[in-house]
Amino acid sequence: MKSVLMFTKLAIMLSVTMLVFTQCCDDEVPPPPSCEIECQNGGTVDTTVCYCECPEGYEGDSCEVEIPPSIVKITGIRIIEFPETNSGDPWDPTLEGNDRRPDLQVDVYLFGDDEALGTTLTRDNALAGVTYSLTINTSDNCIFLSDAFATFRVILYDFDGPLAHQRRQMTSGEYIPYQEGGGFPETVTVNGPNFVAELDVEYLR
Ligand SMILES: [Ca+2]
Repeated sequence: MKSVLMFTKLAIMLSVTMLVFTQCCDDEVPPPPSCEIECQNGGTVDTTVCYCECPEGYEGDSCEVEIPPSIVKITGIRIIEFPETNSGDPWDPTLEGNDRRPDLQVDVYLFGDDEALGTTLTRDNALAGVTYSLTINTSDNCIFLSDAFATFRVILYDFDGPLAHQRRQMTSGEYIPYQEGGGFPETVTVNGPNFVAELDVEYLR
């Protein structure tokens, strides 16, 4: 009976020792560094705190959420392609030589509105195949679009004077500043019939 008791005591002591030993060793082994986080949309991992640093316009644990802009700003307009002729005729048929070429001007409208949100200075006697950067005609050289989800029209004119009949629409294209999942491109292309324009854009939130 005594030996059984001794054996039991020994067994308990051994168990306690093993437990202490096991706990001791678990404590002594440092956990492996584990920052398994992956950041989307150009976010970068800060491994010291295992956190995604998100670029402007994105939020969420892995930068997976786009923040829609409240205002989009057009800061540049380039005409890449335009209709070289007016259905086969020169744009300015009463003039001579290079003056017959079109005199490019762009207006930007909220789709359906008659009043332009902004316009550009004119580029006289444009030559097809050349890219023209038009100067936006405001003191800060930009056009504000206050509804990023709306459709805007970019209309190209041949400008021969300030009166209505001295300005003819050459072509146009449509532009929606923000569409979910589309990101925030700094340059967007607007297409229309015989029309390719590039817009430089900034996003405000
Ligand atoms: Ca002309």
